[in-house]
This record gives sequence, structure tokens and C-alpha cells, in this order.
Amino acid sequence: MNKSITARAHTNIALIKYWGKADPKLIIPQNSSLSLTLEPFYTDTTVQFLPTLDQDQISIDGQLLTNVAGLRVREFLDLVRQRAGIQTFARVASTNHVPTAAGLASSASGFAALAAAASKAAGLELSLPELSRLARRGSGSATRSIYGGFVEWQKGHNDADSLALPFQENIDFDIQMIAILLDPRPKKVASRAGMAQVVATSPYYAAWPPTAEKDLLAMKAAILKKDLNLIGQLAETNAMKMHATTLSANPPFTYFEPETLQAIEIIQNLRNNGISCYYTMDAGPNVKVICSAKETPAILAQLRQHFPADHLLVAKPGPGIAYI
Ligand code: 2P0
Repeated sequence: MNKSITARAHTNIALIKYWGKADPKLIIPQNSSLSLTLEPFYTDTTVQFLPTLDQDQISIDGQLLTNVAGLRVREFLDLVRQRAGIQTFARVASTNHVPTAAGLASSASGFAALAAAASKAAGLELSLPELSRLARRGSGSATRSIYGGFVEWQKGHNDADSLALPFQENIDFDIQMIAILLDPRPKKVASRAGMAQVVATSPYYAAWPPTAEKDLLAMKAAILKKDLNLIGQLAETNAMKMHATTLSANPPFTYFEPETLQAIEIIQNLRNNGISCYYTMDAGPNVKVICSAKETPAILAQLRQHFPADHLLVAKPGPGIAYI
């Protein structure tokens, strides 16, 4: 106890999306999902439980969080304290190497790193599946960031069996992503609020869980076949089915910006010219391109004619959590 522990977790982008909760408190999803962990985007989090503190002290990128902004982190620390049987407050310092709240899932790497650092600092020795379950309580997408490569979050039915498992940690074929940063501002509708609104009001939502489960099975087969085109097609269709539920919510909303549609058109044009590239989008306007490393230079050359070079981030598959 009182040891200072630092953990690193990489973010992930879902190829088959998690969208909608069956249990909002425990964060049990309505459908299983599958993601790719990315190498260049990660969060480093240091946690130390200190008897001298009279409240949790939480900073992100050097900025001390107010009580309101830090609520989700403090509630998460309460879970860890409960499990470890301690009452000590903690000092938490987190550094994001992810554009925060820009649709690159900083909550995924953030809560995965926090789960790993806080549990170990509290004296718990959790297995990776147990860490995945714990990270899930912070943020759904964090469930998957415990592992590297392709990761499946099996929705399960309850707190004990809703967790992620590696599907393919060491990827032996050519696949990566290009993130196109279109809007660095925090998103207009947070994913948590957005998916709740969709579940509550969209008449199309009922079609989502069964179609996502079908897509997941097809995606796993495509990965095993190392079929980049099929992986891309399935990811693209799955993402757009998810986004269709926001337009049909009441009130309706969308994560698309005009530049989002522009980026999609560029990808479609590249594909019509024989280059294998596909798009996916999360709860924000940014577009992620699924492609091979081999064809990345040709794709970048085209994208640079429309977007600033420093808004185009190439991301290879990344590893699971590590203590540093
Ligand atoms: C995903 N997203 O599978 C989906 C696709 C966004 C769109 O997981 O409420 O921040 O913390 O569980 O994990 C983003 O939602 O939501 C997300 P909470 P989270 O990556």
C-alpha cells in the first residue's frame, strides 16, 4: 500500500460498435463489439493512495479537476476502494497522448489505465479479465483497451461475465488506420447521452443489437481470413448502421460535420480507383480510415490535398496495458 503505480493503456477503435446499454449502472451493453487497439494513442496514469489526503486529487494533463469534473473518476476509485477494503484517498495524475474528446476514445485508454494503476496501487492483483471487468465500470470502450490487437467485448449478462477477451493479439497481416482529425472541439453530444437517447427514442434501435451480432460473427471470420477488404466493408456498414440510429432518435442528432462527408467521399473515390480503404466513425465527427500500410502513402497523398498534414494520424495496431 501507498505505492505509486503507473500504467499505460492504448485506445481502441471499434470495427463492430458498442452502442446502447442493457444496464446503464453496471455498463452492460446491448451487443458485443470488436475493436482494434492502436499504437500511437495512449494514456499514462499514476495512482497513489495516501493517508494524508482528505479527498481524491485528480489531474489530467497537469490540470487539477474540480469536484464535478472528477466525479466519474472518484466514483471509480470508490469501486476500487470497496474491492480492496480500504478507505484511503488517492492522488491520480493522468497524461493523455490522445486528442481528448475528439472522437478518439480517450475514455477508453483513460479508464483502462486507471483500472490497472488504481487496482494495483490499492494492493489488488487482478487478472486481465478481471481488469477488463473493472475498466468496464468506468467506460464501456475501456473494457476492450486492456488487450492489444483485435479485441472482443462479450456483452454477457451481468457484472461477472461482461468482459473483453483478446481475439487476435499478434496481428500477422497488413492492417492499420489513418485518423482524420476534423474537429478538435469536445463533441456536442457525449456518447453516453447519445446512446441513451437512441435506446429510449429511436424506432430503429431494435434492429441494432441483432444486426451487430451478425456483423461480429462475419468480422471474426474476415479477420481469420486476413481479408482486409471484407473487414473494411463490414466495419463501414456497421458504423453507418449505428449512425442511422442517431438520425432517427427524438430529438434527432448526428455526429457528422460537413468535413465528415467530404472525407467519406474521398475514401469512396480512392476505392473506385482501386485502393483498398474503408471508413469508420464513432461518437464524433472524425473519420478513421481502415487500410494497409502498403497503400497508406497513396491514401495520405490524396487526403493531404484536402486536410492539413498534421490532422492525418497514422496508427498501427497497438499492445495491451502495461505497467511502466
Ligand atoms: C465503441 N463508442 O464501440 C462505440 C462506438 C462510440 C461509438 O464506446 O457510456 O465512452 O462510457 O460506456 O465507452 C463510446 O462510448 O461510453 C463508445 P460509456 P463510451 O467504441
